[in-house]
Amino acid sequence: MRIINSDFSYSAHLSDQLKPSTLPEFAFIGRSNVGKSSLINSLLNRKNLAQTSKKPGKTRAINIYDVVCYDNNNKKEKLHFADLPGYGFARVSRKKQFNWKELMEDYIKFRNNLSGFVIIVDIRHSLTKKDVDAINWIYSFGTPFIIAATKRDKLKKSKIKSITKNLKSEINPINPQRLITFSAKTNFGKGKILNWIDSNI
Ligand SMILES: Nc1nc2c(ncn2[C@@H]2O[C@H](COP(=O)(O)OP(=O)(O)OP(=O)(O)O)[C@@H](O)[C@H]2O)c(=O)[nH]1
Ligand SMILES: [Mg+2]
Repeated sequence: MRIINSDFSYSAHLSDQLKPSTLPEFAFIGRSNVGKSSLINSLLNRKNLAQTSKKPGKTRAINIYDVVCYDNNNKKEKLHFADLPGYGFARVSRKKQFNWKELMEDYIKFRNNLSGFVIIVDIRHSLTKKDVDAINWIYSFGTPFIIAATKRDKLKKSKIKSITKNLKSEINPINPQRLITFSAKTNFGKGKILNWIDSNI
């Protein structure tokens, strides 16, 4: 698919702030600071549309983006991307963490136009318990998803194969085919992620 245009639409701090939409929506989820916003910017060919930060916990709400593209059949499509707040951010209060869970639960249950999740993990580390919980949770709802292992550029070339194999075996019970290695710095894997989105519109 080919992105024509993208724009920030709005932020939702509570689930009832989400505006009903019939456009296919793709959500990006992962632990704080893993690179969700950077991945979105890369897919959309934008430098700083989704705000990135060195400090974890930058994205505290669901940020909705409007995307216009040509799909692989050259048909013009309108979509939404949703940048979801990261999980596992220690410096928010218990109350906020609770709200995060509630917001996510409402999102996955009631967002009728949700077409798929891109779950983002850090290629340098084994899956955290929270990653596994998120993957199982999304799997249990039957929503299509892929797992993007990001920051590939930070690995030595000689390590990439074995590390990818290990990560695949960690997600093996779920579906290893769904792992795509990615880098927001080099754009490696970008085409594969866009093709997956295309096939799930
Ligand atoms: N080298 C490298 N750095 C990356 C990559 N992706 C993200 N980063 C860096 O990682 C940091 C966090 O990136 P963000 O995109 O803000 O992460 P996020 O998941 O949106 O973070 P929160 O919104 O705070 O949860 C930033 O300093 C990015 O520049 C990548 O593929 N390679
Ligand atoms: Mg972010």
